[in-house]
Parts: sequence; structure tokens; C-alpha cells
Amino acid sequence: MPIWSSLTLERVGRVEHRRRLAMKRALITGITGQDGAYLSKLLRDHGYEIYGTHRPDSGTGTARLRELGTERDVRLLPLDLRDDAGVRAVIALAQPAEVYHLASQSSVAASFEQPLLTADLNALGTLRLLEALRTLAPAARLFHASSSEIFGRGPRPAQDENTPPHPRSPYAVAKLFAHWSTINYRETYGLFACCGLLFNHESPLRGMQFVTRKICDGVARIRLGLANELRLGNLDARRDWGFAGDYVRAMWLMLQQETADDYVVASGTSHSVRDFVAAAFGHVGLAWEDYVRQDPTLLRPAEADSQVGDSSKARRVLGWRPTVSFEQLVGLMVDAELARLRSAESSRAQTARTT
Ligand code: NDP
Ligand code: GDR
Repeated sequence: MPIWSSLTLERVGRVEHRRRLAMKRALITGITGQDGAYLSKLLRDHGYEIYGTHRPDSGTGTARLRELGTERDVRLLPLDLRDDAGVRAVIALAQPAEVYHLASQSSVAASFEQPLLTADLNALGTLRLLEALRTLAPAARLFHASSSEIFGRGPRPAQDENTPPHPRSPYAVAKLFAHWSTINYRETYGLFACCGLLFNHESPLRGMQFVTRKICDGVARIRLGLANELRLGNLDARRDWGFAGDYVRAMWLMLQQETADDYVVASGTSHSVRDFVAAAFGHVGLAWEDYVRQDPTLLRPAEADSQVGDSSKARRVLGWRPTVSFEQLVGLMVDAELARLRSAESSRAQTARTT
């Protein structure tokens, strides 16, 4: 007697069909990036059906999704944000209930080298998405990854939703356009569209072009005897650093509210790049002054000197709280780099022994 009779299979099929119908479908643009990976895990754990856009030729691949165990849970759709028809096709195909717009040229430093590309992706790319949603999926809820960079120098003591913007980079100017376009589509066309004014958030999955990952990688290499110096630019800049896993939770919470709104997402603590360096070297028992060299070629033409966010509104309305402190963040990132380099080293040794 077969365990699976055709009647049982039919019932299972119907249950699976109903389950799929009940599942919310989310689309994440830029799913291969740091935040895309953490968000895919959160949405998977909440039972979402997940579509994500990627660029097959960019070389990033799905390593971050693999790392967090979500690679098999997402359906990947190729997309370049410069391709208007492509943006429309993705929306038409995915028909998402929720859209998390994370794709962008996310490096502030690179935006000084590539201002036109940055504007095309971060400003116009967001507008292309808004237009596609307005015409093809107006009931979808949108989260847009806005940035604390739009505050630029930012008045002290802290920046909140009412702080006037003063962008100091092509990246920030483009993000400000996208920020206001998102609000404009909410007010004009009634889209459920939210901006998260995200302050810096980091993790072991952070791109190597950002200072925290660069520092932690450098510290681990020095600790393991693989390097003897770390070259950095501005050590005086102050940032409000949090853990990426906490910040994607805020994105999701924004889309679960009754009304769409904008929220600052920040830890509320400010540290200089020098503080980060000192904590990272200190974590492995080294004095940073012995290894760090300042390199003028790494200074930016203009800088958002000092940033710290006031996330009272997100805490009050969304019930959001960061769970990882600055010291914990530095420690977990340095430990992850040490583990990564040790594992690469032992694979190399293993290969050398077997050949
Ligand atoms: P990442 O750089 O890790 O990821 C960016 C994503 O955008 C990648 O998936 C990348 O694809 C994709 N992308 C780049 N160019 C294009 C393009 N031409 N067409 C389509 N997709 C493209 O960034 P994060 O995950 O750290 O950040 C997510 C979002 O949040 C970004 O918009 C960023 O600007 C914003 N933000 C981030 C903050 C942070 O501290 N992390 C703070 C404030 C805002 P590929 O992998 O192929 O390159
Ligand atoms: P940021 O992050 O520009 O704040 O943008 P990044 O880590 O690149 O720089 C932070 C600060 O460190 C200083 N710095 C260096 N930066 C880099 N990348 N490399 C260096 O060698 C170096 N030395 C010193 C920088 O001058 C800067 O002051 C990030 C991105 O995630 C954006 O997408 C996001 O919008 C903002 O955070 C909020």
C-alpha cells in the first residue's frame, strides 16, 4: 500500500496551494547586498514568499544569501535599475504585496568618482520603481532605503525626521531626490510608501569598501601575521553605527503599520572612526597606533563630519530597539574576520597537503 495515495497527494496539493495564496509576497531590490541578505532571512522566517533582484554580471553572486541560509528560499530576477522596461517587468511579474527598495550605488566615496551613475541609479532608479508601482501595482507597500547622509553636517545634538537636509556628496544628493520622490508619490498618488532614514549599519556581511569591514579585516590580518599596516582616511569623522540585522527589522515594521510614514533608524550613539579603530585593535590586544597609517588619498572632497540619529519616533511608534551595542558590533565583526581568514588559511594548507 503506497504511503501517498493520489487522494492524499491531491489534499496536500490543495493545502500547499492555499498556503501559498495566504503567503505574503515580498520583492527585495538589491537582495544580494548586506541588507538584502538579512531582510531575506527575516521575511523567510515570517513566512513570506520572496522575490529578489540581482545583477548576474556584477560578480557579487549569492554568497551573502548562502551565508544566512536563504539562497534556496528566494526567487531571483535579473535587474539593472537603469533599465526602465526591466523595472516594470519585475513589478509586473512579481506582483508583490511589499517592496523593499534596497538596490543602489551605496558607496559615498565612489559617488565622487561616479556622480552621473550614482544619480541614475539612486535618484532616477527609485523614480522608475515608483512609476512602475503607481501604474502596475498601486496597492503594493514600499519601503525606500533613505540615508542619514542627506543630513550632511547635521545640527547637533542629533538628527531626526524634522532635521533639514544638507547633502554633502553626490550620493546624498541623489538619495535626497529619491527620498522626496517617495514622499511625493505617497502624497500625490496615495502609495503606501515609507522612507527609512537609516544611519550606518554594519555586519560581517558588509562590503569591503566600507570603513568598518575594512578595519576589521585589517585588524584580523595583522593579528594573524598576514599584514603589518592598515591605511585609512579621515579618522575624525563621527558615525552612528548599528547592526544591520536590527535595521532590517525596522524596515519590515514600517510596512506593517496602518499608515505610511518616515522614520529615523539609529542607535543614538556616536563614535569616531578612530574610536572604531581603537576598539577593533583593542579586541585582539593590539595598540592601533602601531599599525594605522593615514593616507591623504583616502580623504573625500567633502565629508558628513558628525552624525548621530534620534530614533525616538521609531522606538515609540514601531516599538523598535537596537539589540547590539557598539562594542558588541566591533567584537562580532573582528571575530568573523578572524574566523574567515583562519578557515581560508586551513583550506589552503589542506589543498597544499593533498597536491
Ligand atoms: P550594498 O552595497 O550591500 O547592496 C546594494 C545592492 O544594490 C546590491 O545588491 C547591488 O547589487 C545592488 N545594485 C547596485 N547597482 C545596481 C544596479 N545598477 N541595478 C540594480 N541593483 C544594483 O548596500 P546595503 O545593503 O548596505 O544598503 C542597502 C540600501 O540601504 C542601499 O540603498 C544603501 O544606499 C542604503 N543605506 C545603507 C546604509 C548602511 O549603513 N548599510 C545606511 C543608509 C542607507 P550587486 O550585488 O550586484 O552589486
Ligand atoms: P559612509 O560609510 O560614507 O558613512 O556611508 P563608510 O564606511 O564608507 O565611511 C564612514 C566614514 O569613514 C571614513 N573613512 C573611510 N571610509 C572608507 N570607506 N574607507 C576608508 O579607508 C576610510 N577611512 C576613513 C569616511 O571618510 C567616513 O567618514 C555609509 C553607506 O552605507 C551609505 O550607503 C549610507 O547611506 C551611509 O553609510 C549612512
